[in-house]
Amino acid sequence: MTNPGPRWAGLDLATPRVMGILNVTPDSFSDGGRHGATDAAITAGFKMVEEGADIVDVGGESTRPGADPIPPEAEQARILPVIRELAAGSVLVSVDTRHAATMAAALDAGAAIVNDVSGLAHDPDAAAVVASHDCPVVIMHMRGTPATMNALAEYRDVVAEVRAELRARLNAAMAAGIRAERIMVDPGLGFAKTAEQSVALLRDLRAAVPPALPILVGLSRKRFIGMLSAEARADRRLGGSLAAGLFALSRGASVLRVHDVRETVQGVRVWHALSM
Ligand code: PMM
Repeated sequence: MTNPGPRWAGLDLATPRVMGILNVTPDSFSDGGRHGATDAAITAGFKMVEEGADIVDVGGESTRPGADPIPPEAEQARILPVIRELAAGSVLVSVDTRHAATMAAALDAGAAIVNDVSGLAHDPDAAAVVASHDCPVVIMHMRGTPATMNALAEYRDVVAEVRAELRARLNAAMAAGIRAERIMVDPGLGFAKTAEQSVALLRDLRAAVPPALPILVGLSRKRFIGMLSAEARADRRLGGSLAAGLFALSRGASVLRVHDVRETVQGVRVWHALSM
């Protein structure tokens, strides 16, 4: 079989991994709040694991461009019951949040991984929470907040600037005591990026992030997929998302964050088998 690769969150990254998106929000990017109710969200999370997801990413705050922030208490009320049930069922759970209090509560509830779209920049206490729990963390690049990020998509060299800004976030994380081997990086496609900039980052994925760290990519159903495929409806972008996801793997990604777990897992397995 294959040589074992680097490990992250207990996963052997010699095999590409799939993270299923479980947005427990009434207004998420593209699932229209289907998982709004706790029970439905729990059922959906277990279904993703049956379909082959390695990680279930649970989030309660929409990061849709222009979205209003919600208080951490409301975020926790949405996600903690879901995280508790999934973790009790041995699901590897990540918590998608920018709030330190929510990170701490989610880790106590059984989440294993922190996924912060702000790269631990939004909440001054976030890095300390991750460091004290010594948990795996996804550090994503963005600028501003979901409310302001679209106006901040100005770069002279998007690849070099995203890499440099991610490097600064990594340095801050490590200064706070987070160990390098806990960190996965993410170029943050669609966050303070135009569709064209997201495409440029994906084409040059390894150069878009600091070297020697595993890479997660979230591109499922995003706007640049719509642009490249001329498909206005986010819920009809599976084919384009899968094509772009496999391309991301070929450019060095280790984990894909996706809505459509079953189809993506099948595609990834075939891609991986053919690539060996
Ligand atoms: N995208 C969204 C939310 N969280 N987390 C990471 N690490 N990377 C992403 O690209 C990312 C994320 C927004 O997409 P959604 O609302 O469809 O989940």
